[in-house]
Amino acid sequence: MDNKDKVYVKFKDYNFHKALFKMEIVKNMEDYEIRDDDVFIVTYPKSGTIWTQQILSLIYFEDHRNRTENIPTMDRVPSLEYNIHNLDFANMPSPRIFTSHLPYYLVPKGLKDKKAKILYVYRNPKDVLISCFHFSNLMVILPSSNSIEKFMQNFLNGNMIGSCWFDHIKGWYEHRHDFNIMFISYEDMKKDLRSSVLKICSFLEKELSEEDVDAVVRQATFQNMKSDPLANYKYIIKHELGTRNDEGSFLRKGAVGDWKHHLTVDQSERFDKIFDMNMKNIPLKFIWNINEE
Ligand code: PPS
Repeated sequence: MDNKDKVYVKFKDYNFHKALFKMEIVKNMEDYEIRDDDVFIVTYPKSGTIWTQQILSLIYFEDHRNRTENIPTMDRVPSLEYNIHNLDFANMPSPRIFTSHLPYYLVPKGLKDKKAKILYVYRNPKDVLISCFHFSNLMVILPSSNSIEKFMQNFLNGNMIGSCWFDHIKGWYEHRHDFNIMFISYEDMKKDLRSSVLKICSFLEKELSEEDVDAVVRQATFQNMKSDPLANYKYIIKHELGTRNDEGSFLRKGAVGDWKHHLTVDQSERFDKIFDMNMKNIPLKFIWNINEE
């Protein structure tokens, strides 16, 4: 990325979005007061964040599940570091549910009490790369690019908002014993959403009736989220953040293995080499294609 295109600002070696970054929030982040029943969704961008926001919001808020209250998911499950709607986090009723893209070393220290729960959602990084590429071309506040090759170089070198994918997942995985954390993959959620919802409920110690689980699963499918303006952030991305065209949407394809339609064999092999080198000591399971088991 050329300097003129740089849309991020580096703070403690992590790239924040320049336009959304607020120093007063981030510089005090480590001392931010955590409640025992807080829940955090942690992701590298484009790994299933709004999907998991929707799932947790449906699990925790009956009004959401039963569609009796129309609150955008982002306001029920706000971003910790990018408080776009200036919500009063300190006075939010418990349990508070946040989402965050932060690396392990920048999150509030109180999370190390291991009471508040963290759900870390990860996705195979080739699909993350392609999702980032399309999103970057859609959003006015991100740099557009017509070169997957250049975009891939920036992704692999961590010249991105969110910094390096490898550092993010490795950092969280290697420090997992410091936190009350569960790892779940986008691809497992895609393969069996109901089982994934039950697994998440079990980690969160939330018991839902069969009917309620059905309601969560139904409203968290790709098609239902895509057509629900509160779940797909339609207003926020178009009118608050700004898009380059009217067709694009936050929920683009929601597929496993879309990278195959974009990366050449050579690009994919180069990616694999760097992945293997970086991830050799990380036993998390990665699914690259939908038919894989
Ligand atoms: S962000 O900007 O970091 O918050 O983006 P994030 O929400 O992490 O990732 C966006 C991708 O998640 C896909 N998505 C889903 N996939 C399957 N099912 C459901 N319900 C769903 N909801 C969101 C979304 O389509 C983006 O992936 P791509 O590959 O671009 O379609």
